[in-house]
Amino acid sequence: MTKPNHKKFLEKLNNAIDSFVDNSHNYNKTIIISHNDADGISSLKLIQNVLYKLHLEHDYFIYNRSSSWSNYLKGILPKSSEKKGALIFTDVGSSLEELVPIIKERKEDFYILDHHEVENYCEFDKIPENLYFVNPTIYNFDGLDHIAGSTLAYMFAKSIDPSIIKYGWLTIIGIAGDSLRSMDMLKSYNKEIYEEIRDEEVIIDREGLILFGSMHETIKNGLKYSILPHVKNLSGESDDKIKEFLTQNNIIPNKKVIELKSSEIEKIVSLTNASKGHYALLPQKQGILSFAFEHALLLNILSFKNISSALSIIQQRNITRYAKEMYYDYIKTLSKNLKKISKDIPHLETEKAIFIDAGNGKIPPSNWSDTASFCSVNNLLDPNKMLFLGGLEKKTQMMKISIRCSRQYLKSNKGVGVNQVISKIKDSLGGMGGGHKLAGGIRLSIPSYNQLKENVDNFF
Ligand SMILES: [Mn+2]
Repeated sequence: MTKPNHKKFLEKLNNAIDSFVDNSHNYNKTIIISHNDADGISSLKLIQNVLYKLHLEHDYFIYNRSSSWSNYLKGILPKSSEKKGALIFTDVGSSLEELVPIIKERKEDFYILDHHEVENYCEFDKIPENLYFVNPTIYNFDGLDHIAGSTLAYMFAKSIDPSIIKYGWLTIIGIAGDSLRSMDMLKSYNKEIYEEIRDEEVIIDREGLILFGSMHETIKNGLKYSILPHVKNLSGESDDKIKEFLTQNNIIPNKKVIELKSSEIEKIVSLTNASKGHYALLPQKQGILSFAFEHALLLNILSFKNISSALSIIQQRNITRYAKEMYYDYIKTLSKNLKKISKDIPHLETEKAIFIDAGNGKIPPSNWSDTASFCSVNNLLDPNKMLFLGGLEKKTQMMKISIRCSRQYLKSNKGVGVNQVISKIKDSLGGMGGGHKLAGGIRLSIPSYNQLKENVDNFF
């Protein structure tokens, strides 16, 4: 992989910051548009905070990428284009193909701060003058490990007003939600900013046993409901089985995960696939919300079900009963599904792919996507093959398939990932869908799905 170009990236970022600072006194209306996930919501909050500091009035919108930009923006942009306006897009993708033609016709300034891969970037030499486009992936940064959406939003906001550092905990929620790794695995700007915020004591960094999803729990429930890692032979299993494992090893089942002694941690690490690592605590929050990963996961869960409750919980110290129920439903089901995948559900393996038919009640359709994702990040199946997980969707009578690959897969396949395979499938079998390198999905007719299953290796 080509080396990241810090200089060029920072030049672009600073240019956007300078323009914003120079023109902000002219902006009488600012609009923020962000993504409906933990990273998007924390990016939004960071930008909102800097706008408050600048006394700039603003509106915000959450985009879930289910409609085209032109349809979406029709409902947001004022009829007559105003020179004194600014729009800031954070973490909502870099669909220049759709956005540039719209932006060209407008008089407002547009700031796009994004860390998703850009399709066909080189075709866009002509970025309009009113567009400040900042995307580190163009300069060979990895949008997951190196820089989260919230890291980019933080860098933008903090350069404008250094006191934004005290909202750094928002950044950490975004990083935890997007990177799906322990904090010692962070790289580049994610790492740099993490350390800066930690040194300022806005968050607390700790080392311990990593059982993400259940770091706030007792070790018994931690092992049972951990989703990252999925602990083999323990996660998703019965209380009795887990208690037996713990008492055999002289560990009190009701001891909190974060209170385990290092000898106890070593013991668990040596006997399972769990490992030690760093995690972040948010000192101004309580209970489950004081754990950055769990807080982020909760926002991700709520974003899909009830976006207004996600937006309100990020402001609160304590979790609501409603959100807590959602959270527990989610991790209980997910840990069980992951166990089923690794033990009970048959797979069909070809040279390059693995098919799992999750239909007929094996896994509820609303869980297919997340089960596939966590199956892949946990490397539950052969990480050198692409995963196709799904089944018949009753309402459409189509096969709905979630497609995933691991980072390891991308490395050994020259970065050709899920989105490119989906494009090939659509070209020859039809269907609807899309995605990015690691994750995507497609709906296919039953005959097309059967053809795909028979000839899948030809699509790579
Ligand atoms: Mn993101």
